[in-house]
Amino acid sequence: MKIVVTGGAGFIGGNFVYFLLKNHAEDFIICYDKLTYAGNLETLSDAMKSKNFKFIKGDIANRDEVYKMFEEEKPDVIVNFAAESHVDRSIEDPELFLRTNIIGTSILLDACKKFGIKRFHQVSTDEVYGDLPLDRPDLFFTEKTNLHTSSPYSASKASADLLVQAYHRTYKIPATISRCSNNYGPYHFPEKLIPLMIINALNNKKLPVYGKGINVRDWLYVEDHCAAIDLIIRNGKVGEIYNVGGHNEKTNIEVVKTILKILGKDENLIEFVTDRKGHDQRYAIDPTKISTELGWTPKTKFDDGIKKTVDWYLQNKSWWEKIISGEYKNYYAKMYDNR
Ligand code: NAD
Ligand code: TDX
Repeated sequence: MKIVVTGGAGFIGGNFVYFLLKNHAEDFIICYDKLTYAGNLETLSDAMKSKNFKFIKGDIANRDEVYKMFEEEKPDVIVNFAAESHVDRSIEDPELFLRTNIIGTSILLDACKKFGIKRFHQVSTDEVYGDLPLDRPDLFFTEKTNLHTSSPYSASKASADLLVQAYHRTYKIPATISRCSNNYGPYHFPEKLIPLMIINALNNKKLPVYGKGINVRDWLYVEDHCAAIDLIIRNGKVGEIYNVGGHNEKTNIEVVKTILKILGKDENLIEFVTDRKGHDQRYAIDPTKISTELGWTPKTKFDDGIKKTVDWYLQNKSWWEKIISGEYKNYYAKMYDNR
């Protein structure tokens, strides 16, 4: 199969490219990516050496570029990771999120309609379900939970999901959707909680925890997410949504303290800062459907995954040092100075 991975120069897409190259030597993989601030060709440097891999620079929200790629490559499968993915940036400036996450998805779907496709898979998020209260640990998101978004980011992802469902029903596009909880692991961009805390701790900088640090996220090691998507594109039922998560709920402060402990750093590095606007309290996925229908279970326990992740950042300083010494410096100053 010829599989186009949009957003494959980002965190999860990059890990997915490696997952496919490792597990499916019979497939040919194309990464189609605009290389925004979050896209990094260095993430793909080993993939570039494979005869089963090719990189195309392109924007999912540019119709001409997308159609040209379809005409020339004739893909069998599209896995759409390409997105603006950071909630804090969406709060500062929503418009780009609408362009990439909604218009971009609709253009990919139009291309599938025009040129044909065996499978279109949309990588979505648990954030489309909104949040759960902290005092109701018995509640979980299922695929039947209503969409109820909080941030411009999650609203744009929910809109894209609705378009995917509409194109499936109206034009019979063979589409699937996965909604995953928070990922962590190698190649995670430094603006997100786990890599930001690892890097700040290594540099003996303050660790900015929003509010009281009591918000809960359901953490999944990125390779387990990749395995779930791989199962869905091969065995999942067209028209279906699959929730992906590993029952691994942690408060943010627990995660931060775990990182400090692994690195042998003092907890006085923690600094509580002004909360995120509209901050979702708790995410928690019920993965029963993908477990029972497709036999998926997560393999990496949080205690092991977080140690592997810290180790990866220790071993790959040049990957993140280049990022934090560039444009990221201005972002950091804007978001955290005087917060
Ligand atoms: P990321 O920000 O690390 O990477 C996004 C990639 O998309 C980058 O390589 C970027 O260059 C590319 N991109 C952005 N706009 C583009 C455009 N217009 N055209 C082509 N490429 C473009 O994101 P991530 O954390 O790897 O997330 C990937 C997907 O998974 C997103 O759709 C996100 O909503 C979803 N998701 C993420 C998580 C998580 O915890 N990170 C959890 C659930 C779902
Ligand atoms: O500096 C910080 N301090 C802090 O306390 C940052 C960056 C985050 N936080 C908190 C906010 C959240 O409660 O940590 C938690 C995790 O934050 P993020 O890493 O920004 O992730 P989140 O907002 O949960 O969204 C992530 O998971 C779902 C991804 O970025 C999304 O793309 C995905 O859909």
